[in-house]
Amino acid sequence: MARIAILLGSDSDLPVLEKGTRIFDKFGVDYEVRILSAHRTPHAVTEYVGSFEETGVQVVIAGAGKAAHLPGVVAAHTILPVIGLPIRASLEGLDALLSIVQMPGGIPVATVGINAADNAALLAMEILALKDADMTAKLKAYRQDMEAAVLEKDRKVRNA
Ligand code: RP5
Repeated sequence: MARIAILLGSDSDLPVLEKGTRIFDKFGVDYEVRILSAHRTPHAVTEYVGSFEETGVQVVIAGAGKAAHLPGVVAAHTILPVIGLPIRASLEGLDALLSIVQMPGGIPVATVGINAADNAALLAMEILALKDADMTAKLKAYRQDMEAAVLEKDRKVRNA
């Protein structure tokens, strides 16, 4: 069973997720994606989150647009870390960002930027890396690759 569960409010959110799943795929990290909505399928959300203790999920990414209540509702049903991914579906995504980030005290959601599925994936890996040396190595490799890519751009712009 995957240690990372990803919930999206709609299949129309799937294209945004690609930046994140590419990172998971590149590093061979298992994840499970479900399309479940806080508003349209509230009972299925509760049931799915309720299964995490049994299935061994350790980190949850929940992405939604508009009045994006899904991450908060997921967080209300679990003490696993929940990463909220605001999706730009209307109002430039500001509606989703504010709906996700402004949680009431006591029920935190770690919110990444609008459409920032790559950072959601990396943050999920960082949480798992606390107890997983292999994950730590993958994250260090990612940082090294990123540094090398930027330095190469710097070299090019300087015509060095
Ligand atoms: C949200 O409403 C979803 O997460 C999606 O971003 C937005 C629009 O959903 P659809 O009408 O495209 O299914 O709940």
